[in-house]
Amino acid sequence: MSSLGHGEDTIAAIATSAGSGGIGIVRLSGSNALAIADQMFLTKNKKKPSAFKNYTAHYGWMVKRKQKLLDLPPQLISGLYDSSERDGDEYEIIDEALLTVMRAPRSYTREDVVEMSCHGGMVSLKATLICALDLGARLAEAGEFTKRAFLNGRIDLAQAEAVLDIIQSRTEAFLKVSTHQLKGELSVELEAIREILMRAYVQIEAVINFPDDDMEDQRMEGLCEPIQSSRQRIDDLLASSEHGRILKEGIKIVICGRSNVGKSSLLNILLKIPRAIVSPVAGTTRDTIEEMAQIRGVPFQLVDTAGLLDPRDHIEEEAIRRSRMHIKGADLLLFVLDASEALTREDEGLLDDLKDQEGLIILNKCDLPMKIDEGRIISAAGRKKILKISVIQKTGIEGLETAIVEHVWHGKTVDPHGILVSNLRHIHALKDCRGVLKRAQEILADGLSLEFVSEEIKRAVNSLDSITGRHISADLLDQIFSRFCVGK
Ligand SMILES: Nc1nc2c(ncn2[C@@H]2O[C@H](COP(=O)(O)OP(=O)(O)OP(=O)(O)O)[C@@H](O)[C@H]2O)c(=O)[nH]1
Ligand SMILES: [Mg+2]
Repeated sequence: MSSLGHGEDTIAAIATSAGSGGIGIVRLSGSNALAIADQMFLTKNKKKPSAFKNYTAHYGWMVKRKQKLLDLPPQLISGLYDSSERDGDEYEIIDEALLTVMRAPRSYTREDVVEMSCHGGMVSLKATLICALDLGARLAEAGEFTKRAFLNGRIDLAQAEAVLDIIQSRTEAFLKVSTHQLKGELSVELEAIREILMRAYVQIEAVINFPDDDMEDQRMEGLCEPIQSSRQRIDDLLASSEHGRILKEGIKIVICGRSNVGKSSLLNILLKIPRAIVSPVAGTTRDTIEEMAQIRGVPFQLVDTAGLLDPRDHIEEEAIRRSRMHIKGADLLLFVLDASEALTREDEGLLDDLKDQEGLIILNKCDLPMKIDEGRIISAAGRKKILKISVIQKTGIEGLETAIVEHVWHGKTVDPHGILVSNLRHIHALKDCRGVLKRAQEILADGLSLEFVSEEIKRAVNSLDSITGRHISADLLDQIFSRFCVGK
């Protein structure tokens, strides 16, 4: 891993997101972090950050030596400082700040880290950052603080990737999954599987190098068990990945049906905001409307479509084409019918068209007298569940939400507190590992040379190591961290 080392430079970046905020943080990490902070932070008692106790926060001022200020190109300085605010003659004040010191190795990166919490305006944060760069820090690359935490052995790669997932979490459930991964629960499981495989590897090498005919059967049996148990544990991890991916990315629900049945009304009630225009005029929704929503902690992409009626003009033709495209790509359809009217020819046609797709049949407007032929719907529904609701009276909506979530989890209960693999890179590596172990089992069963088995086990271990980062190329590492933001 040392070959991936990053050198000794001290890096700096604005760690909070761009734009105005109550507080903004400029972060420094590296062997010169404290020396740089000494030159840009003033306290009333003149105590320097390098003399602060670890994990203490201090009130003071971010400042810039005037001498240095004169050295900077004028276009960089213009508008950054209020020259009326001065501390004696020596410094130009940039901002009021709270500075925190976290010395190596007890810091995020395991290097000396200084965090300067300023007022969250981009001008003052930029000025503070420029000051640090002027004093010798280098602007951090995307994800470089976390990369250093990984390279310095504080976290493994799976944990580093969990940091990104936490930042990008769209739901509480996925946040839970990511925090478990950051705590190292996936890594612990992977290490446990690795240990079993390494023991098997050592055993195989012993059999190859010190053959013992009397013990052969026993020793071979001893080899099959660890390979089988690792494969089972990898299968369990992969079984969780479908749920992990759903929690991470959400699933696509498309609301469809003919005009005026209440599709947009249903979208609005599921979103809990009046997003789409609702009206008694058929053909109100002409373009598809897409919104992200959370139902019981699960993320969904909800799509409201234009009613699938015979088009009256080019715009409706295009609207229907788009509706059909979304319907084709849906993970789950909500097929809406108006229960207060008899089934129309369009309803029947749609029921038939959509019979092979995953979905729920929603009988809306159940507050009005029922005119729809329920028997006909039951026979046409196939595997689709039928639910009765009234969007106007808000009845049946909870039941619909339950049915949606149950459908997503296929009746299984998902525990976001457990290990759920959600990262595509991890899923691919686990699939590789499973494939390699399967081959190892086949070689054993066919009685081929144990050297082949030993090779496969090494490959399986490498796949696991690519997840935790024990075994990974510098290029791939750069690729992973480039997805982070600067300052993380
Ligand atoms: N009585 C009753 N009326 C409803 C209900 N849900 C929707 N409506 C009414 O039905 C009409 C059509 O509703 P929309 O939500 O615009 O229907 P839509 O399917 O999106 O229609 P298009 O966009 O034209 O395809 C509106 O007047 C709604 O107020 C319901 O549960 N009960
Ligand atoms: Mg509509």
